[in-house]
Amino acid sequence: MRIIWLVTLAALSPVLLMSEEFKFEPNYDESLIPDYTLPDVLDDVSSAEDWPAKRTEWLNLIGTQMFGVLPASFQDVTATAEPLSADKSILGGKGRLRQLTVTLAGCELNLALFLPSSATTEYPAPAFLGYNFSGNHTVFPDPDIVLTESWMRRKEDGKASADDRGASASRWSIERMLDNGFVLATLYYGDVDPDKDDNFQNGVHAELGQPGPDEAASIATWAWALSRLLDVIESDVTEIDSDKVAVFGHSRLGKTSLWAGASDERFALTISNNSGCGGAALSRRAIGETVWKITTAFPHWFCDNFDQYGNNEGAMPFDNHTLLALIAPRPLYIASAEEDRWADPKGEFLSCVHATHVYELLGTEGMPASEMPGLNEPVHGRIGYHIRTGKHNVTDYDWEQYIAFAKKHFN
Ligand code: GTR
Repeated sequence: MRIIWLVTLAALSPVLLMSEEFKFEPNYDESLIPDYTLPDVLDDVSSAEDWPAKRTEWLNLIGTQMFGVLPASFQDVTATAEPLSADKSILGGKGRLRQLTVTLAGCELNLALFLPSSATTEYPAPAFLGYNFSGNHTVFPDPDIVLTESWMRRKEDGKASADDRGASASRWSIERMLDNGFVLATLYYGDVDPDKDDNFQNGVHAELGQPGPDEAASIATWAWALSRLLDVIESDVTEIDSDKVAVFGHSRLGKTSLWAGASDERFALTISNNSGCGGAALSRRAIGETVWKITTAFPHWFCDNFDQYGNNEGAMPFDNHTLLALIAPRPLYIASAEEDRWADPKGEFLSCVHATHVYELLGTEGMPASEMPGLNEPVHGRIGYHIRTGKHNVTDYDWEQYIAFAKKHFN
């Protein structure tokens, strides 16, 4: 009898699991948040001198337990760049567009640079470096922007289409960047690693191999490639001041920018827009998207070790405030959107509050707010934060803040 029961249960378990997924109902009720205690980001550290050792510990924990650490195959891989097109004047001479082909681990990445006319080798400009979701041609409506040949998500045939030129322009505020003397360096993230659960057969993994359970999954791979692009900027783009490169990302790419900023201290400033679960939001709150939900829906983003914390966030030896603290004392901006409840705006804000302890230990101010600011009332300390009206998106309002924040810290 017992055996029959066990066999039936085993046969039904995939169905039960599926129905669990089917039934997932996000919690948005603050009163239903489980009791939790956050790991103390400072732990036993009482002086700034002791922070670097603690920082290394957190970096390893978050690496081995969430994003995955870089396997040996990644270690000595370098990127090389070739011009893809001659500089072209854009926006009535406000700037110029340059395209580079960057070769990395057998992949060709198209890097688009939008340079303000003021940027020269003698007077190099600060820059924002960030991935786009749908190809460089969607960022700016110029007919000469090369269409990526990489697999394109949300396209039935998987191909980039010229019909989409400029389709995401509203997310980039390029003219505002150029007017303020900033460069935008952007590329399609799928050029590095296609965003699908393909068992790591494509993108750079085709050459570098599949990750083990504690090794770099897609987010860590995208973050690593941002560092290789910074190498290229340092060596090949003399019009960019490589000491003033802000790494930027939205949503899953905002999780990526956080890990890039945490792992590579050459990034002078980090911006994470609406990054939510696995990004700025505290995992233990389990509001909106949860660890179980994200590791089930996007298994390739995180290393396999992260799965054990699904519906078990209390067992995480860190929480996402420790991820933010890795960026200290460098400037960090976290942004939320009112209607983006899936990303838990309050959890994103609270991470900044808790990361502030490290900024203060290191003699900087952290975030100058301990209560959630009102809508569209940004606070710009060493940590910047705002919650704007509207949905999960990147808007001109967001860029207005990022540019002001970067100007404040880069001057
Ligand atoms: C959602 C995912 C979020 C966020 C978002 C995005 O489906 O649940 O974690 O990353 O995608 O990247 O747009």
